[in-house]
Amino acid sequence: MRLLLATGNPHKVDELRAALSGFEIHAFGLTDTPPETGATYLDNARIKARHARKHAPVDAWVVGEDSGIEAAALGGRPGIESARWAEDGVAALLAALAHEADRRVRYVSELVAISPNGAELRGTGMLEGVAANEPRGSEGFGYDPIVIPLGETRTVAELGDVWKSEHSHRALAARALADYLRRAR
Ligand code: ITT
Repeated sequence: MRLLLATGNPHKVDELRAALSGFEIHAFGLTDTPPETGATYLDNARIKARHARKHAPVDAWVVGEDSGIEAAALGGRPGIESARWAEDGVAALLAALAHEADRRVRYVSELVAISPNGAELRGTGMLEGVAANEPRGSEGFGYDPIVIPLGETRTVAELGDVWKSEHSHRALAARALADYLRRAR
C-alpha cells in the first residue's frame, strides 16, 4: 500500500517509514502550504492531508501529521505551536522551565489518512517524559535532545532513531493508523 506523507519535515518521513513495515511511504512535498490554523493537532493534520488530497495522484492514499510537545508546568504549551512559538524552541522551553519543579513533558502525534475516494482514518500517539536540564544527544530532531522518556535516563536524541521507530509518539500513532489501513485495504 502506497502512502504519500504531506510534510516539509524529512524526519517525519524517515520515522514513519521505520515504524511501518509493509507500507510504501513517500514524501509529498507541500507547496503552497495551507496555514496551520486549526485549534487541535487533528485539525492541522487534516488540513495537511486534505491539501495533499487535492494535488496527489488519485490512486494513492495521502497522510498528514501534526505533532507537538506539551509541558505540564506551562499548561500544555507550546502544544500545537511547537514548531512556531520560538526561533529556538529547545532554548525557549529550557528557559521557560528553568525555575519549574514540575519537569513533565509529553509529545503528541496525530495522523490523518485520506483514501483515494475520500474516506478518512486517523491514529494518535503519545510519549511521556521529563525535560532534561540541558540538551544531550544527536539523533532525532526538534526537542529530542531535552526529552527523557519515562523509565529512561537518556534523552530521545541519545536513545536514537531505532528507539524512536519503536516507542515514539509518531511510531505509536503510525501503528494505530496502520491497523485501520490494513482493514480498509
Ligand atoms: P510539517 O508541518 O511540514 O509536517 P513541521 O516540523 O512543521 O512539519 P508540525 O507543524 O507538526 O511539523 O510541528 C511539530 C513540531 O513539534 C516540530 O517542528 C518539533 O518542534 C516538535 N516535534 C514533534 N515531534 C517531534 C519529535 O519526534 N521530536 C522532536 N520534536 C518534535
